[in-house]
Formats: sequence, C-alpha cells, structure tokens
Amino acid sequence: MEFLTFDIQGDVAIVGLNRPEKRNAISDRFVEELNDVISMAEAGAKAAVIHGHGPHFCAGLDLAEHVQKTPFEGVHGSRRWHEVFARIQHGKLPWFAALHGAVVGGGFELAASCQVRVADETTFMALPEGQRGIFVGGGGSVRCARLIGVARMTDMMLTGRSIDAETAERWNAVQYVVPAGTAVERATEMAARAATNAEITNYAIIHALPRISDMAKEDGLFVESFIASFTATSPEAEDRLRAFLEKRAAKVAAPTGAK
Ligand code: 1HE
Repeated sequence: MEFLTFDIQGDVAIVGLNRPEKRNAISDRFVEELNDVISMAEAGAKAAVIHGHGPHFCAGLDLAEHVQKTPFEGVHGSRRWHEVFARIQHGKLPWFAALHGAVVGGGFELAASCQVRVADETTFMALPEGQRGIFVGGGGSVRCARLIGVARMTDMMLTGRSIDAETAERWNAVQYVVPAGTAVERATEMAARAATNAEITNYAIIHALPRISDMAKEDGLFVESFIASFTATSPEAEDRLRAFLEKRAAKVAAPTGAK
C-alpha cells in the first residue's frame, strides 16, 4: 500500500494514514486505497482505529491535485469521498479516530465519519476552505456541522479559526482529550472493548442512532422499538442476559477517574 498502513491487533484493525511528507493529504488514489483498507478491516476485525503517521493526523484534501480538476470531475471526486467515508460512518465496524497535530479540512471530515474521536493534547482542528477559495466536500457540511453546530462551523470557515483539543472537546468535535502521544493506545483500548459487544448491538448503534436523530420524535421512537426488540431477542442477547443473571458477567463499574 502506498498511502496507508494496516495491522490487526486481536479484533481491532489499526489503519494508519501514511503520507507524512505531505502531512497525510488525501488524493484520489488515497481515497481508493482507504476504500480497500475499509474492506480489509471489515473482513478481519470487529472494530477499527484510524490514526496518522508523522507530525499530524491529516492536512485534508491534496490541494495540488484539486487545482487540476474540471467542475464536474470535482463533483464526482466529492461524491466518492462521501461514498468511502459513508462506509466508515455506516459500515460494519465502530471506528475510533486517534487524533494528533493538524486535523484540518478533509482530515476533520474523515475524523467526523468515525463514531468516536480521541484527541491528544497536540491536536488542533480547522476548516481553512475559506482561505483556499473552496468548500468542504468530504461530508463536513453534514457531519462536522452536526457535531459542533452550524454557528461554530460557520465561524471556523469564515474566520479560519483553529481550535485546540480542549475547545474541540467542549464543542463536541471530539469525545476524549488524552496526553500527547497516547491517542492511538487509548483509542485501541476502547476499540478492543467495543469489539467485545454484541455485533448486532454495535451495528444498531452505528446505523440507528444517527438516523433516529434525523427523524421526527415519534418516528424515532417507533424505529427504536423494533431495533430494541430485534436485538433483545437475538441468541447472543439471550446468552449475555442469562450470563448476567447467573452472575457470570461483569457488573457496570464506577468511573476510575481517568478522563
Ligand atoms: C500539502 C497539504 C495539502 C501540506 N495538500 N500538500 N488543507 C489545508 O489547507 C492545510 C494545508 N496545510 C497546512 O496548513 C500545513 O501543511 C499543516 C498545518 C497541516 C502542517 O504544517 P507543517 O509545517 O507541519 O508542514 P508543511 O511544511 O506545511 O507541509 C509539508 C509538505 O506537505 C509541504 O510540501 P513540500 O513539497 O514543501 O514539502 C506542503 O506543501 C505539503 N502539504 N498540506 C497538498 N493539504 C473534500 S474537500 C476537503 C477540503 C479541504 O480539505 S480544505 C483544507 C486543505
């Protein structure tokens, strides 16, 4: 592989963006390779971590490639990002993004496709499209806006403002802030834990929650009942519920104090 690394640790696929000399900028071929790696992860793992090699997570769109496109090629290019990132957001696996350094433009869009974002303290996030004379095209107007809200995204795009990890957490752009250099380790621990969940429940979490949040309240509640019943009557749920009642399953633990 030219742009990515792939490894499996237990049930967790570890995907590394590996174009550090260009700060992991995403070209068309990079997107195609990511698509292939998603298939590899789905075939061999129950959860996945995505991180960046080198000093940054990802500098977004490969700007050198972008300037050579016709308008229509640009539309197809953006739609391809949508297709591939949708395989992360609504695929078979929960994805944990381990962030450090720049998480910029398309890098933020990629991180926003994952279900959980773990940022180390060096992380900064920005949407510099306004400065470059372009617009988000990797799903940001939907995914980033739903995470941080339209007003904050508008501010980031108009002013070119860059936010640090603490602000990103306050704004809901990431769920965890961890010490520098530990994001991959923490994300991998969480992914390994998620991999032990019932597969059908993980699938329901990934697919149902974002869809239900887009629905009207009554529709969401109606859909929830079907998913709740479908999961609870699966053989796996019966085994797990029996294990709890027979005191063979772990209890819920109080938080340990670690953030
Ligand atoms: C790149 C790219 C890139 C770096 N496309 N080549 N993204 C941006 O507007 C972000 C542009 N990048 C930066 O602001 C900085 O590179 C970083 C803050 C991310 C990192 O800074 P630094 O000092 O560590 O690295 P550098 O020296 O700026 O970059 C190293 C090399 O990577 C350099 O090339 P070189 O030939 O001089 O070694 C840079 O030109 C190159 N490089 N970023 C191409 N993005 C689907 S729509 C999504 C829309 C967007 O993503 S817009 C945001 C684009």
